[in-house]
Amino acid sequence: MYVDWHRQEIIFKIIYYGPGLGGKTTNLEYLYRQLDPSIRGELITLKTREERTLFFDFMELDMGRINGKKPRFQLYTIPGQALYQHSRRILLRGADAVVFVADSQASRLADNLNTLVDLEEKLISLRRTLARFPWVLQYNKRDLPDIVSIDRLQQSLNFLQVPAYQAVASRGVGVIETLKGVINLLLQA
Ligand SMILES: Nc1nc2c(ncn2[C@@H]2O[C@H](COP(=O)(O)OP(=O)(O)OP(=O)(O)O)[C@@H](O)[C@H]2O)c(=O)[nH]1
Ligand SMILES: [Mg+2]
Repeated sequence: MYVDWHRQEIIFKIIYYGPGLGGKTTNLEYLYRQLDPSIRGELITLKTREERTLFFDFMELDMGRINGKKPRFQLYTIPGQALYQHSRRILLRGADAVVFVADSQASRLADNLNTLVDLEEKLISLRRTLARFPWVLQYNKRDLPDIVSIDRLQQSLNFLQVPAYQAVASRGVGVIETLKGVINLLLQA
């Protein structure tokens, strides 16, 4: 969190984290299309030729007022591909909350878990930890045939019992709910 006294703004940084191809960029693209331009800024995306996130995607959101100050939410996605370790750590620095976008497909169960471990390692290197950090889970791609049950996903990923949302980000299902969930958690914290 960062307070800009001059502009009377409180700035929060929310990171969409998760395995490669899980749907992080798709969440931001949907929000960009769906939200009124008066409350959101431009969507900045940096992609490889294969449509994979290269460094990050970024969009800002303005909402109401809290104690006279305007909260501004900066949404970032991280690049999920293994080789971008360093970028992920940089992006996590100063993060106020995380949305962990898990891929519901059975073939991605191990990738989800490994990426959650990767997130925890990076948080620890920044002297934080998932147990005392505002984060929510999104079980994405619920439309695909070979998916794991919500119970099984909860057992393998949600050991800290954080709020969890089902989604089909490519159709916008669950995207706004997830964002509301993480903002609520952030404002409680
Ligand atoms: N069927 C289905 N496809 C989805 C869903 N969400 C995203 N996708 C697709 O999955 C692919 C990867 O989505 P991205 O949003 O680029 O994934 P990412 O997590 O940003 O991936 P990286 O940038 O590499 O970390 C795209 O082809 C999306 O259209 C979903 O809910 N259902
Ligand atoms: Mg991406």
